[in-house]
Amino acid sequence: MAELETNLTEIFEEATRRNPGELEFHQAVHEVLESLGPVVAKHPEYTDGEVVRRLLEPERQIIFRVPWTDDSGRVQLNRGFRVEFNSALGPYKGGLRFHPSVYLGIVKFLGFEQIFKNSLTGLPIGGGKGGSDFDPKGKSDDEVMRFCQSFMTELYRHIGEYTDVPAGDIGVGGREIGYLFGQYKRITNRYESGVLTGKGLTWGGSQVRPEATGYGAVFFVDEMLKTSGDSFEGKRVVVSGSGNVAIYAIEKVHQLGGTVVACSDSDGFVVDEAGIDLDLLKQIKNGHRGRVSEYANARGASVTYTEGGSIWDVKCDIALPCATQNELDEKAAQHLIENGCLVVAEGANMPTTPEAIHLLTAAGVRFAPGKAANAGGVATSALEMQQNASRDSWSFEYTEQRLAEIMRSIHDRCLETADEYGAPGDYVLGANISGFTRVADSMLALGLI
Ligand code: NDP
Ligand code: 2IT
Repeated sequence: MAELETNLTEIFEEATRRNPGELEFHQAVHEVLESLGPVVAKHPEYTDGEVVRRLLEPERQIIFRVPWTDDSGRVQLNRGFRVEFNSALGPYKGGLRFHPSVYLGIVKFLGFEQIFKNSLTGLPIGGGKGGSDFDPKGKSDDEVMRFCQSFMTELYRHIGEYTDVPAGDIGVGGREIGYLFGQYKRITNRYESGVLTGKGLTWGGSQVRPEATGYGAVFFVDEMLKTSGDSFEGKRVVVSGSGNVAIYAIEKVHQLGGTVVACSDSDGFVVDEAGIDLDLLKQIKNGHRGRVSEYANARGASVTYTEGGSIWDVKCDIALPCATQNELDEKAAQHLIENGCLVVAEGANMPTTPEAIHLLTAAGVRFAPGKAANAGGVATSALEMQQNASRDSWSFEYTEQRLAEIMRSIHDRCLETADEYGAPGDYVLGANISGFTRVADSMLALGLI
């Protein structure tokens, strides 16, 4: 890991001591602190107000028991989390992740990232994240519903449209948000649409929210390409994952004239030189929650499926990691560089390891961090909250245009901040400093919170 300034080293060491074993949280904190040296040096008020130290401590952390019964009537038990990290800019906002790997360290890394991401959107949303070690894979709809109802039976007392507004993340999509919203409504006897985002279109959801993270990431890369007079036209793109973010990233790349030749799930990856057939992929993934191996079987001999292995071995101009944290390591980065990759942009949260980021940037590969590139999802969630607050609903075209504008402004703000701090083209530094200053200034303005 890169060196930190002395004062920030002390703060980092204190954070690792206070949060033992939370490796992903340590990683996310270190990555932000690496950028903050110059801004803290320029603004003594941040040090005087202990803003960084305060930022690293969540405002509130909730851990709860989630009992539910499976289809055979047996009692099952999971652990639920909601980390309400920072509310200087607005109600806590961030998704829920249901995956067996979820523990406090994952929820805190995601919640911490969310503070800066949400700040970058320019919209009035604080940072939070939650989830459970529940594994939706292989569960029936009824089991997922009973789990969600039990989860919300505790969570409801902690959330609200002015307090904390959850949404989806890995393992939580429209189906889960529906069961969660239904239980919230039933317990509170309130049709409080703004309490959750990612809702269905017939019950308070926003157009473009399902597409927003993937579309937004591609809009962001399009802006990066434009800075050198380039575009997606004719580009060969690799997208990891095949979930919500990946599917809509693929869709937008194809609309802009690029070709996505590979995608994956946790079992393996497919390479389809003709370009991923998105209708087929959607049918398999959204239809019956199938695997990408089925995609290869359905497409026949022209498509290869590799079990395990690394999708980053596939040659591409643009790489979009859209699956999970630390999926793109040093070795993968080396392969991307050798294959002439021009841009890596994070659709997922923290998919690139710190070593891989340093390798890529040192080799001149343009790199967009998730807190900037994948902010379109939460930004469109904030647009959903606006629509709910005004009991209005906007058209697809208008909402997509708002999303594109937000991504352009995040992109430009990252570059302007990088220029201001003498690091032109450094999107990591630009995103971290720009996201940080808005939160830090608000924390100082609000007194000791
Ligand atoms: P989904 O659950 O819809 O899809 C996740 C995809 O990633 C699946 O293809 C899944 O494969 C794969 N995946 C998950 N965990 C692993 C793992 N441990 N190893 C390998 N592959 C894995 O989630 P999303 O698309 O919503 O989220 C993807 C990423 O994007 C996450 O990092 C999330 O935090 C981030 N993100 C999501 C936003 C959103 O709006 N949904 C917004 C911003 C960021 P399999 O099916 O085999 O598990
Ligand atoms: O990581 C993320 O930004 C999300 N999962 C979306 C959060 C949201 O509140 O829409």
